[in-house]
Amino acid sequence: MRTLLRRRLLPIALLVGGVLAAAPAANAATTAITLYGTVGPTHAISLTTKTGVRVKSVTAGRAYTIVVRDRSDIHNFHLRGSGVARTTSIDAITTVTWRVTFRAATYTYLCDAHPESMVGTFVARAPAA
Ligand SMILES: [Cu+2]
Repeated sequence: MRTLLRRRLLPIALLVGGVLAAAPAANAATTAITLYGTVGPTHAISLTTKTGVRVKSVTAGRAYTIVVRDRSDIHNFHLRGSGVARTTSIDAITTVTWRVTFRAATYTYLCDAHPESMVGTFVARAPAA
């Protein structure tokens, strides 16, 4: 009886183990990627990865979490482009988190008080097939 039970349960345990082991890979494809938007306190604006690399492209259709650190009450962080229009206020010093999904397009982030000098762009590309 005991042997029979063990024989039946072992394949199930292996199956469950296999599913659990596969789960992190599935999550990696759906978990939002975090980017960092920073403006001020100097006359500077940027969108970077966690390691500080300036963002030049993102993947269209993926979820991104954008942590915006607006460190000045004379600048703001404004993100705009196809389907996206988010901004902090010029007056406020604040940190906010936005959940954004981009379409295949070019996006712009800028300070509305200094749109000529405090501006950056990046491209959202369709995922590689
Ligand atoms: Cu500004």
